[in-house]
Amino acid sequence: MDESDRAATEGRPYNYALVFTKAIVRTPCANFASGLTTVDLGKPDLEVALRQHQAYCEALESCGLELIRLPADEQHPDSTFVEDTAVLTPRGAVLTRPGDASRLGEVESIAPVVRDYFRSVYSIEEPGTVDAGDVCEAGEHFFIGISRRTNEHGAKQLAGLLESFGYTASLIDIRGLSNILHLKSGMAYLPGGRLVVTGALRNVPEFSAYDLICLNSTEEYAANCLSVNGRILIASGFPTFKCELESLGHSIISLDMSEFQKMDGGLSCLSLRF
Ligand code: CIR
Repeated sequence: MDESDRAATEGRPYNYALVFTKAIVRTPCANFASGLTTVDLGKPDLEVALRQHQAYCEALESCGLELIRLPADEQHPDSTFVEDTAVLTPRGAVLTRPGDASRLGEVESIAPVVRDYFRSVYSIEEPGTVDAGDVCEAGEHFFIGISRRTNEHGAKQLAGLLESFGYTASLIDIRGLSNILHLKSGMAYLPGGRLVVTGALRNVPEFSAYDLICLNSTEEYAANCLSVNGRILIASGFPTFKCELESLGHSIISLDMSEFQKMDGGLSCLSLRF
């Protein structure tokens, strides 16, 4: 990585919040409903998904982000979930190698966009696989899930790259948890050193130094929330969690995510923020 990238960001408190100026997003494609899913919530309605995506984009813009909007990619039904294709940090970018073969081609189309904005761009190499939905940035530290999509090879390669950028990383094995696809399906980092977690992740030893908000069992989908420039985007329909965040003084933007939830996606999946 470029030393000036590191110098610009070193020495911050471990639990700082990144300030984002841009986000990459991609419109859901016409065959969005043919994507991968493990949940049984019915087929998504494309028109509704497009409206929800637009509302999501407007929410990011209201947080001060300039959007880099990519056109729908009909070859890749899951391509609206851009987050999985790259890990973007202020000190460098890593293009991933998604764990499901149907998504590998998404990286080729995101790569030139990432290269336009980052001087240092690395890649996860075979036999490693990483879906960046398994990667949770927590200030200077990264949690990397080993899941059905991210294998040990990929997680270790990514940890090594992040360490070469000057960050720390720990690996969290979630293969035993049947109800989450990615690590961030079950957790999120909030500025100030707090983690939002589902019940299954509350006793993870690596999380013991953090203040935890543990979701009740009826609100677990809300774990995938997104902190952006002082606001927190949450999925609508989870009142207990919303109240808890508000009581902590957070400013909330609630977004209807129903059609993305049907495809195993959440708020973080729909953008690459940097
Ligand atoms: C998939 O199964 O790959 C997509 N249907 C959902 C990906 C969600 N991405 C994410 O959590 N980062």
